[in-house]
Amino acid sequence: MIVMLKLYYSPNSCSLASHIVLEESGAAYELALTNSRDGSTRTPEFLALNPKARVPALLTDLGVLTENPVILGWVAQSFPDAGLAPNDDTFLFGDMQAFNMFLSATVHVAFAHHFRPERYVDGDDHRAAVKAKAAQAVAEQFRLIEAKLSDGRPWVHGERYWTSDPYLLVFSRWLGETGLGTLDDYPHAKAHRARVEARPAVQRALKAEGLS
Ligand SMILES: N[C@@H](CCC(=O)N[C@@H](CS)C(=O)NCC(=O)O)C(=O)O
Repeated sequence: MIVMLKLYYSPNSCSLASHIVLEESGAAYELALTNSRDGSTRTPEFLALNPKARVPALLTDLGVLTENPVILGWVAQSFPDAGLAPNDDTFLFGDMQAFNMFLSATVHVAFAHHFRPERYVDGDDHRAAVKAKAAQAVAEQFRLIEAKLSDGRPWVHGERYWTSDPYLLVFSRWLGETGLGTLDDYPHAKAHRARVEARPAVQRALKAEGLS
């Protein structure tokens, strides 16, 4: 039995996906605000939990899990009654994780070129060029997401709300906030965002992070 869960998170960061999924799961958990802006991702205590100095990190009775797709899959499997993943179908579970990995490794990384150009190149001119390229990369990925949703399905994988839905919400929110694009160009993704944000658990998680 899982008795302790503590999520290290930063408001409106990618850890929002793990936060929402914990809230949807019905599990008891604590939140620990951990922000790169105030240096709390670099404290010795946090680095001992996650040497990568990133959120989300989920402290459990068994140890620490990092990486959104892993945390999302683990929460969904650990609290199966919440129906957050196709736990009884390994292929569909893999398909859900493929989408989550795409968000983590491709979509998030496209945004990271905007947020953190210094990770990729040195020099102001080069950084400006990397930032400028981010909008193009993000648009390319959102076109793929829009195509997936364009058959009118309510959720990323069809008729059921799984972990990919709150994870996609993170990037749908970032799109307009960063100025890298607008969801008006992706009407199915825009409707998807509204559906996810209307869920009571999502509202609670957004409120807890001080977001509207
Ligand atoms: N691959 C990781 C990425 C985690 C990540 O980059 N988290 C960001 C917040 S969105 C972070 O902690 N940034 C702090 C920093 O870069 O210093 C995942 O998907 O969980």
